[in-house]
Amino acid sequence: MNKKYCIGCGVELQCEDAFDDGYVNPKMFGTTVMCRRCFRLKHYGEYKVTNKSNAYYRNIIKSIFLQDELVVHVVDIFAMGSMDYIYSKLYSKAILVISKIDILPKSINEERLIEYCKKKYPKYQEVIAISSDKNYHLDELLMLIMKNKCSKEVYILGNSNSGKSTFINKMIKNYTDKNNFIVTSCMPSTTLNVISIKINDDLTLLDTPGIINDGDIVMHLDEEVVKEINIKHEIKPRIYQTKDNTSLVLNKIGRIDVLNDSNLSIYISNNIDIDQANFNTNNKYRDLELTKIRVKEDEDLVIEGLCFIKVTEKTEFDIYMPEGVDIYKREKFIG
Ligand SMILES: Nc1nc2c(ncn2[C@@H]2O[C@H](COP(=O)(O)OP(=O)(O)OP(=O)(O)O)[C@@H](O)[C@H]2O)c(=O)[nH]1
Ligand SMILES: [Mg+2]
Repeated sequence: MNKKYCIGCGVELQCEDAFDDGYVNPKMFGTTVMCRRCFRLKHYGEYKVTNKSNAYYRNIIKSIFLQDELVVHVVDIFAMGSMDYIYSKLYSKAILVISKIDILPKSINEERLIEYCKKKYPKYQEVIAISSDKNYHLDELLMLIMKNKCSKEVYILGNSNSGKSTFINKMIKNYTDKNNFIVTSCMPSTTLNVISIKINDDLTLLDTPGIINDGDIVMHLDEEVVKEINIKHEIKPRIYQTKDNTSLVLNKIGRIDVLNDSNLSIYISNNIDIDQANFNTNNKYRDLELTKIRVKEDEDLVIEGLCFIKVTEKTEFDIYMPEGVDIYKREKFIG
């Protein structure tokens, strides 16, 4: 039988094992172009966990680096802490694409963000912020790709959920007359294999499966909550003036105890309910993993994949989140 590959996720189609990736009903094998997992995700929003491991994804990435082609590294503005694996492996030409810029409040200075990245990650030839949803800077990114590419083939790399496939779909829509799109979702591991998309005679974009970051909060929450934290609209930062040990309880997620009087702004999905609670009487989520962290006014506190927090003075936090979520501070890039 000839090999066939799913147009939604790139995996090889098979009709032997319904529990394995790429499964299609044997009766449909001749006619279908999409595996059952992608079909259900696309049409009913039903998500099925894949049995692929991070070692599998990393092997794909390593083989791509051997090609010496231009790499477009797509990084979610809310999960920048986990870009180091790919960055450390970069020796070919590369463009850093900060995706989903539409979710940041307009007040945030994009140029400052770009300058911050250029300084911190000097291996990239170019740095650009885009929004595939809003069609923002896609023409500019195409120009950078055409200027820097080594051959017709350009690889789109990044962590899972960083927005690689959504970006390629926008390129298909904007620059081709095709109407077959890659399947996208806010759940991890949507794309499972390399997918080749010809944009024109001079350019083929290669979508790749994203690396899983175990420290990203999406790996630790139920599907229903992941859908809530997935940011679709411009964030309205929530501002708190905390006094005498305030607790901020993030519904269905965890809690943030602020141990000294402070002013803070939380950049988080507008869908998450935050209750200001009494530190001494409310013990909700105190059974989760505790991280103690002290943040200065020139730093941001980041809970990977969930939010970042700006403080105007030195602030001490006790943060309770599911075990394994990355919580860290970084140099402030927002004024
Ligand atoms: N707000 C906003 N959301 C976006 C944008 N681009 C992608 N997303 C969302 O980000 C989530 C992940 O997008 P995908 O394109 O599936 O991500 P991916 O990098 O291909 O993920 P994998 O296939 O798992 O590696 C989806 O919920 C998208 O709707 C954007 O420009 N703005
Ligand atoms: Mg994808």
